[in-house]
Amino acid sequence: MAQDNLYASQKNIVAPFEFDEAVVAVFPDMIERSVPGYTLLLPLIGQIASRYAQPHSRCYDLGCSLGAVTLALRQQIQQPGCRITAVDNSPAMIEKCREIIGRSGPGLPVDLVEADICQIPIRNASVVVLNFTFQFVPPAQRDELIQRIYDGLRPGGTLILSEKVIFEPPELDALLVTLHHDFKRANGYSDLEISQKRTALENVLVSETVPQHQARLRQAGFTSADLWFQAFNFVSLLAVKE
Ligand code: GEK
Repeated sequence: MAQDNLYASQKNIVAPFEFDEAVVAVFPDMIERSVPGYTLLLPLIGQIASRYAQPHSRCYDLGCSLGAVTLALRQQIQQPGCRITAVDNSPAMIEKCREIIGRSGPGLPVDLVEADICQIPIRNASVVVLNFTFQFVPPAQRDELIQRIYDGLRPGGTLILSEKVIFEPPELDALLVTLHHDFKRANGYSDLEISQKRTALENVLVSETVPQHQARLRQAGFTSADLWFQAFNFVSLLAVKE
């Protein structure tokens, strides 16, 4: 696995973060060393999806990157006639993801789509996964996207929403941010890398609180929206449409 050292040398100007070819080349290493719980989340998302997937429905992996969630869904969902729609708006991600899925052996059929998740139709869905993608959607477009996901889900369907979040009060947030930075340091990132990456993500990754996410999900119509996973300031919510 190629190692992420994109922010290792001092930069005069840190440009806003983009999912370009340089990021794609080191992405698996970057996400594993940066997101606490990421490798544990993948099979657990597959397990939850296998409970909610319905025969002859679609499962969506929105912001699929290199297809890690898609692969977990393909391996674990057993329902007849299910298809996966995996979407990302980064051409470099989609190209590499196609290669990875092509080599991944038997499993559910996958439709790989290069598009903005705010623009694609969501229909006949039983499972929708947003695994650390929603945080990159501009805040003004968030309510509408969640509403479209709710409308596109079948009754009994689920949305799994994993996000980096803000906690209240500020002292708790500061502690969890510090623990996240300790996690990155323990995984070999230097203070310079941590601080330059943080600058690159400013205004690109916009976090909200868990209550803000839950209020939006309930407003859209979800009857439940519960926290099922937390590792420091990274969480996953399970929202169900009755
Ligand atoms: C995983 N889910 O490995 N439309 C489509 N794709 C988008 C959009 C958008 N509007 N905004 C961002 N992306 C993956 C990890 S990474 C998380 C998801 C991270 C895509 C973007 O191109 C990138 O591939 C992905 O969302 C976010 O489980 O890097 O922290």
